[in-house]
Amino acid sequence: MPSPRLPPGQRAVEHLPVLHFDGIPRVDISKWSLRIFGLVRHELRLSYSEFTALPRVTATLDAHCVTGWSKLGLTWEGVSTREIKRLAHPLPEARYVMVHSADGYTTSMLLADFLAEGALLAVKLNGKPLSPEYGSPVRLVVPGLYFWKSAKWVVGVEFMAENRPGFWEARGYHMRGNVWREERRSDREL
Ligand SMILES: Nc1nc2c(c(=O)[nH]1)N[C@H]1C(S)=C(S)[C@@H](COP(=O)(O)O)O[C@H]1N2
Ligand SMILES: [Mo]
Repeated sequence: MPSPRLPPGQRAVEHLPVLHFDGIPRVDISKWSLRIFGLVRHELRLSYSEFTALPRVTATLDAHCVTGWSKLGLTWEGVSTREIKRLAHPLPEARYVMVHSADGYTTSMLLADFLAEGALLAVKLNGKPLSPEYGSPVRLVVPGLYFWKSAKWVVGVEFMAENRPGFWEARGYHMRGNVWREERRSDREL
């Protein structure tokens, strides 16, 4: 019997692979900020010290890459996406978010998926500070969606009324990307 934790078409791997479309961006912590903008009552720009002073959560989540590997049981520590929502107060018409990264990467998702139980902006992985290849200083981790939605090197979260494709969504990947429904490519979109 396959593990019930493994979504259809996935195989478990021992180590979390390092995957990104371009190089690892050099991020200077003293200049880094997280910009929360778009359809929000309070636009915010948080410095690294402001961000790391926010309340922390931990979540143990499984990573599922659309190419077929899954790494089960990673423990992330960081700031809940619900804390970001609480601070920014999105307007009622905000239904999607676009996440912006320092390497020029973007990815979009339903606000409801961004706010899923356990979703967080992580600064630690398995008890250790996030390393540059895994997205330091801050990366998104969203359960239930293919891992391309878990943007590394996050610098911005934009709240939107209409959805827009991000980097991979514009190249044929699914707008939603739910792993249990195998929403890999947009030709499977309903
Ligand atoms: N900024 C950024 N985030 C990114 C990517 C990227 O190219 N740039 N690649 C995505 C893809 S396709 C995957 S599978 C995961 C890989 O994360 P990992 O290197 O921590 O395993 O990062 C996602 N987040
Ligand atoms: Mo991926």
